[in-house]
Amino acid sequence: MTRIFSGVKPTGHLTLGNYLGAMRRWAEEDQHRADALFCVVDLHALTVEHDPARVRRLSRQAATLLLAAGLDPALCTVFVQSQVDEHLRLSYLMECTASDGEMRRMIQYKEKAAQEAARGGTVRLSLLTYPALMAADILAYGAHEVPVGEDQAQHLELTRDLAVRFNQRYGTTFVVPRATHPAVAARVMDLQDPTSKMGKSEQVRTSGIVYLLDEPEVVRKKVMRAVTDTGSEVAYDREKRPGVANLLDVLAACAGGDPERLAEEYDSYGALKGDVAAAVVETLRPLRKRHAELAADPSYVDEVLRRGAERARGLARPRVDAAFRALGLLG
Ligand code: AQP
Repeated sequence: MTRIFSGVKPTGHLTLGNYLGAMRRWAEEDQHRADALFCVVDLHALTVEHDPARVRRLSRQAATLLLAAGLDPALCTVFVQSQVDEHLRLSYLMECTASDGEMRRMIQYKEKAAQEAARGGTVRLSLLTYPALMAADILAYGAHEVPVGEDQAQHLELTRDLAVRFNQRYGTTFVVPRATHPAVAARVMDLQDPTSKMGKSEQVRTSGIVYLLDEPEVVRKKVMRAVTDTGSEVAYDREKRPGVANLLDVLAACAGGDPERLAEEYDSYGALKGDVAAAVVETLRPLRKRHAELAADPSYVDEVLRRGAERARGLARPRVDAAFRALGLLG
């Protein structure tokens, strides 16, 4: 049976980008067709400046939102990365497989290291080595597919390279996984800066980011104030009109249809924004309602995570042990 692994980092409140680019597909498709594991990858949240209490709170919130988005513990495995030791055990082996150069080539490393330096902060070594941990997350489970947004494509390529290299050098141990991306909204852009990804770790300028738990009125305001492009004609052109293209992508993802065709239905930016706002509010409504119910019952979420971690441990352990032996460790 196909096995799927994917995750979210508790580096901030989850966004519409996380939902449309990843979580919705996990709930609507992936958990029904495969043995799927979904993880709150909390160790990844420590690669940048962090507040321990906030990471703890966001991890719980992310797990609750995964369930609110429709992940069903009867169909899939939901767990928290730090509760399964195999991720860290295998991560070191991946660091011993990867080269310094290939880690430094990662775009996310370059961007985040530059941001951190601009803030006058220090760049943590784990920011550089984080793709090795991500490779371990995936390879420990023998996952065949990794459903992610487009921003993760480069890390997935690296994971594939590491799996192939390890298998060639030390004997076949890992499945070589492949990334899958959604047909639309694989990269939802910031509403105030449509050339940047809508990202959850941004803490300063949040007016272009729709958070899953934003009140409907806040969502409406953010969409209505979205930056569009000079000119007034509604046309789908990602290069020349990234703001409008982003709105059309979001509309297509929330209400159905093809972004280019949808463009033909509008003759003003105002009308388009009104429909996008309504579609996003409707898409998020059931998720917000379910989140409120689940947040009122934390012991249920704890139990789901406990069982999830138990199952994940059982699946990962034999493969990680085999990797230890293959590398020459007594294990
Ligand atoms: N804007 C996006 N559009 C489409 N997909 C997205 N994803 C994230 N943002 C978008 C997808 O959501 C899944 C979980 O993401 P993540 O938690 O690994 O990373 P992140 O949300 O991108 O958060 P970061 O890296 O902490 O910080 P920022 O937000 O600053 O980049 C993934 O499948 C991802 O592709």
